[in-house]
Amino acid sequence: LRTLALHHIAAAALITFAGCNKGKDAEPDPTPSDLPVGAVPQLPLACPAGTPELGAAGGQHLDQRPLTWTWDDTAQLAWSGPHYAQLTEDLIGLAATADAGSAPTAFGLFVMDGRTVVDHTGKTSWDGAPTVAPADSAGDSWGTGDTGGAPYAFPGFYLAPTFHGPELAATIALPLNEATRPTPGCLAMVVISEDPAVFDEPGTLSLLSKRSPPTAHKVDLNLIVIEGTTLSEESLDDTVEVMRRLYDEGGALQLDEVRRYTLTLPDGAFMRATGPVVNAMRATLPEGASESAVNVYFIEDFIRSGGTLGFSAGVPGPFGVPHTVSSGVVLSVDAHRVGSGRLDTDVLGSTLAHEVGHQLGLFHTSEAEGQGFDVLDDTPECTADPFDRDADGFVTAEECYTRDGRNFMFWTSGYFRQERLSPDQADMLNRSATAH
Ligand SMILES: [Ca+2]
Ligand SMILES: [Ca+2]
Ligand SMILES: [Zn+2]
Repeated sequence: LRTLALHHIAAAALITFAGCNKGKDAEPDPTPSDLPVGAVPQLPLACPAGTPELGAAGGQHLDQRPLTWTWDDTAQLAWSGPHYAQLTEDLIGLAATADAGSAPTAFGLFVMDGRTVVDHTGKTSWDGAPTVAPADSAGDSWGTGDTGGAPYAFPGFYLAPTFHGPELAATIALPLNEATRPTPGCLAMVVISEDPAVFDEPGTLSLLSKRSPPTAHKVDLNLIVIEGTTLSEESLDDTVEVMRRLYDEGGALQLDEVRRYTLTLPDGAFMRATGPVVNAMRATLPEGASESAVNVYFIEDFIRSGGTLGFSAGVPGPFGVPHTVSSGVVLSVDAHRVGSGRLDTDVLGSTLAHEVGHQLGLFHTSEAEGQGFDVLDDTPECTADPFDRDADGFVTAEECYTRDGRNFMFWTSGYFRQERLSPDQADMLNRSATAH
């Protein structure tokens, strides 16, 4: 998410809770007699003999399998798995996406070569350290409408390094930093969802892998302009050139095939940031568009989201997985006009770089309150103490000018250009499974 204003709301949380609350209101609780019932699997998990290797040597590969669900009546959640894959020595980047349409999902267990990446059932973090739930949150569930990120039934959501939690088309992508490179061996996953809608809309587990890539790192973009959006060819050129320069100068991905499309939607070019209209748009690819490119939707403006420049669908968004309700980033053209009505393509290009960065796995270098940070060592942290100088609860780009305020993955825009990208950020983009 990137905003001009200070009333920041985490995009991922916003989307998750809106979807989840809606589902909860609309769906009656399932009755166990209607559904396959059983306890959610627990650690340890080991690949059965003969589990096939993931991916294809020398390049990218997308492996997709159906999700089938079982209801755990004690935990009050649906689960699918364990799903297994054998990871090879030459694996550079990996992204796993659990998509169940409009039902939020999460990886309940994600275990790589015996190493627990996330455990939302066993309550341990990446390092194996316990992530103990506050006692008073034990009975709470997802989607309470509290966008503060807690409490949840499953401690461990939204913790470093994955910051993973329930999402539409929830994705875990590795590596996130030097310490989180995929390691060869057994990958075991259990997908969970609290939304019983998964029994009607079972979904897909997508595993995008990149093995021994060529030395050049490239990414493809589909630029999809919604009919009714005022955006000239020339402005779009300028915008893409800004992003190309920022990634180039930062030593990150080259933009390879950048294709343009227009898409006509029944509701036009204005939409809310969450809900069925934006979800349907992101699940739609124009005819002939590449299914492995990053999709960027340009709309005229968001409704009821003043100051929102754009947002990605989750951090990361579904890597290289088309046709999910989260398969793309959305940018408001109108939010990038200056007082005279002129489109500021410098800022639009920087927002494009920012949102595609999220979709490929980069987090904000510092979050709004100056208390959350990415897991990269070489991006400075702008801590509330001492940088929130006016003590309004937010660290602005201006307050963080000498830290990471000039990085284009800072949480909000500033009154100056944000053009920086660190070597670690560039390295993560280059390793991204979406890059080829
Ligand atoms: Ca950092
Ligand atoms: Ca402040
Ligand atoms: Zn953002």
